[in-house]
This record gives sequence, structure tokens and C-alpha cells, in this order.
Amino acid sequence: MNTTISVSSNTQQYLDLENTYGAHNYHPIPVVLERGEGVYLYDVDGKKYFDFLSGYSAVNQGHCHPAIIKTLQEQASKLTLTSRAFHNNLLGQYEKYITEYFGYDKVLPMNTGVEGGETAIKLARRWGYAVKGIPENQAKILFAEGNFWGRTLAAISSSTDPSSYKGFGPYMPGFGIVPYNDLIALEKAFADNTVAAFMVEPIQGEAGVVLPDEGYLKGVRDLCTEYNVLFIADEIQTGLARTGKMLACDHENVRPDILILGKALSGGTLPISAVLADDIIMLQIKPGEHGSTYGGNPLASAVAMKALEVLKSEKMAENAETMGALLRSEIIKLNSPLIKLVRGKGLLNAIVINHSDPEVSWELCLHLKELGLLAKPTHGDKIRFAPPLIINEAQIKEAVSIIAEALKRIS
Ligand code: PXG
Repeated sequence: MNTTISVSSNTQQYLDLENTYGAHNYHPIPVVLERGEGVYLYDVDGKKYFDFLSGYSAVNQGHCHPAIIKTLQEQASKLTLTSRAFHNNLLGQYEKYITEYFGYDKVLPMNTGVEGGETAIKLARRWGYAVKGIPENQAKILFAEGNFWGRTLAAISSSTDPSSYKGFGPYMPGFGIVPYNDLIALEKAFADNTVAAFMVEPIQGEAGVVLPDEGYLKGVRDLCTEYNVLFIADEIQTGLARTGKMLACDHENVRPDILILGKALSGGTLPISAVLADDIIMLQIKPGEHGSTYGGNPLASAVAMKALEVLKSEKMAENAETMGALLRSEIIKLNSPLIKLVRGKGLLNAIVINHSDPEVSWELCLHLKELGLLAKPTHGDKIRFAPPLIINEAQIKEAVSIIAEALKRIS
């Protein structure tokens, strides 16, 4: 593969700045964006693109959603942060709103997704000691093979991907791995009564949109109940209407014991995450034992309520369901020998590239960029197609014609 991509000198100066002064911990597509509106992004040369990544599903509601931005601006000019040393007039209102929305007794507000994961694990360990009766310092948390929940030392300690964990040891003790989508292995692991929780993504996002068999989540729920193990669902990427239901767990009508949300909880405007659970779990953490400077700030509280409200009022889950089905069927119709597989649920989708050269996915994304669609490969041969949930039928068809043209350009 030898696609050479030329960028304008205007674009190049931004690339040079980042390259010179920023850490090299990412390898982005060479496009410099300066504006977003709905399903579209615009670069510094004014070129327009379909956004088929949606900030890794943080921008489910579309870029700069007018109602979310209005709330953000109004609240930002009034009060942004008090810390939790004091009360603010929006936190309680937000806590009521989100707990009623998802049907849990309590919420613990944090900022990034990975902090949500850390919080869930602390809650599970504490519940393990205080409620389940696990001997001190022996609680185990199990994770699914192929999981991704962020970049902290705890998150990489549960990772099975060397590019996440290699060279960053020593690792967090008390973690175990079970194969994903394998209820027999899970039941075997649950025989150990020091297991406090199993944390799992209902669909593995970063692993390349890996869907479990139907019935897996129901099976996880039943085993967790039978063995008195907490079911922690990491819905940071799959939640908030992305897969065609408000939560991916809703596809199998299961209710996790601890639910972690992030990303689209702010519609892409701020880092806002939330951990939801009932009192028997949540009230095990006492004042002074957990928190964060920004968690539950009034700006985040106002924005999260609005971000959740528009998901429902604009029927984004329903749209994700129908547009996702259309997207997959239109891509399958292309019948491209370069596409091994199209998979996904709602608007969380990926294609798997059928080519011996692993660089082909990258090349394809460069062609897509040239043609006006932004996507990024993950794990070499997979490309995620996850546009904002407000995309319409005509836009899906136009995007698929871009994908068709890009596929033709790979020789
Ligand atoms: N859980 C899941 C399922 C995720 O996809 C996180 C937790 C962590 O969220 P934060 O907000 O801490 O990044 C994610 C993150 C990246 C990257 O560049 C992150 C994600 C997907 C792709 C790339 O770090 N998802």
C-alpha cells in the first residue's frame, strides 16, 4: 500500500505544532477540525466531512446540539464549580433526574469514563467486604478478555491488550480475566467465593465492536444473582441510545447491579461520568472515602440533564435502530471483496477488512477522509462506523456511496 496523502500547508502547520509540542500517544488521521454541526465536521480549510466516529460515541446527540449548548452557555455564565465542600442548586435535581431515568436508588457523579470504572470497582470491593463477607484484602474483580475501560493503572491491569499494559507494570492485584461471551467459564470462575464482581461491556467497543451471542447478558445476570457476585455493566460506549436502546443491556432486559455511564452523558461537551447503583451498594462508601473536585459540579449537572433529555425527546434510540439496520444492509449490498464482515447493533458498527496487508484499513480511512467521511481503524483490520444518532436516511445513503468509492480506490 502506498497511498500518499498530501495535506494543505495550512493543515500541516497544525500537525507540526502537535508533533513538536505534544506527547506522541496518539496516531490521528491527518485532518485538523475546527467546527462541528450535527453529523458534520469541518476542517481548517473549510472542507466538510461526515463524522463516523462521534468522538468514540461521546457525540451521540450530534455536534454542538443547540439545546445542550444553550444549557451549557446559560449555566456557564451563572455557576460552574463549587466543589463538594458545599452544596449546589443543581446536583440534587440532576441526581433525582438520572436515578429516575435509569431506575436506581443512587448515583455517584464523576468525570471521565475511566474514573467511572474505578469508582464501580471501589464500590464492588467495599460491598464485597461489608455485605458479602469476603475476608479483608481478598476481593477479586473479574473482567472479560478483550475489555477496554481506559488508561489508568487499574484499567491497564485488567487489559489483555499488550499495547495497553506492556511496560507499565507492576499491575493492580485482585483482578482476574475470563473469556468474553463464555458463560461456562464465568460460572467456573464464580465458584471462588472471593469474587465480588464481574465487569463487562455489553458489546466490546474498542475491541472492534464484538457482539456476544444472544442470551449472554441474561446468562451473566443469572449467574451473578446465583453466586452473589455484582454485575457491573460498562455502558460508557454502548449506552445512551447508541445501540438502538437506551442501554445495550435493555436488548436482553437485564439490569446490572452497577451501571457506568460516560461519554454522551455530556453530548461531547464536558467529561461527565456517572455510576448508578442501589443503596445496599452505594451507601457502603461513607463521607470522605471517594470523590473528585469536578464530580457533580453544577455545569455538568445541568448539561447531563439536557443531554439525557434530548436523547429521549428526539427519539435517538429509535433512530439509531433503524439507521443502523439501513447502514449495515447498504454496506452488505456493496458486496465488496475488501469487506470480510459487517457487524454491530444500532449505530455502533464495524467492518472487518479482508486483506493480507494490515495497512489497508488505514489506507481506506485516508481515502474516506479525502472523499469526506471520517473514521479510524481499531486493532488493525477493523473500522468503526458510528455516526451521531441524528443521522437521516439520505445522509446514510450518501455516506455509503462515499464508502463504496473509497473501497474502489484500494488497489
Ligand atoms: N469504557 C469504555 C467501554 C470505553 O470505550 C472508557 C471506558 C474510558 O472512558 P474515558 O472517558 O476515560 O476515555 C472507554 C473509552 C482513547 C479511546 O483514545 C477511548 C475509548 C475508545 C477509543 C479510544 O482513549 N473509549
